Amino acid sequence: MEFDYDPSNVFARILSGEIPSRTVFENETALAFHDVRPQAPVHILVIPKGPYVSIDHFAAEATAVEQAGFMAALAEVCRMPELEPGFRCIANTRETGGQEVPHFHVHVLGGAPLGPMLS
Ligand code: D5M
Repeated sequence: MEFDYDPSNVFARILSGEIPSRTVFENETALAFHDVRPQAPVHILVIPKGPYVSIDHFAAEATAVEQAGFMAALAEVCRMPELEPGFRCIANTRETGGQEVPHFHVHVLGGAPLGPMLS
């Protein structure tokens, strides 16, 4: 599959510093920040710093260092005390999968009972 990254997307502009974000955690290859339209009391987005459109693009083409850095950032977010009772990670993928921003991101949601996923 060919993956075509649009460098003008909103998360690329956050990474370049053009748009502010409320950072939760950052390392060499990944950034975590609060979602501007929270769908739970805690709603964090974890993104790689590299130009990957989607989870399958990232899995296919990111280096081992980028993948490890991303997982380290995700793990850091998952250790937030507010998420300790339970949380949900989601990676919407392509338009049909509900993805609006074409830069790979994982939503981490929690801070309240979430109920069944497809309700
Ligand atoms: O989710 C994309 C998510 O990105 C959606 O929950 C809103 C969020 N969003 C959009 N713009 C911003 C900025 N500027 N800061 C923080 N969060 C943002 P998707 O899975 O693509 O549907």
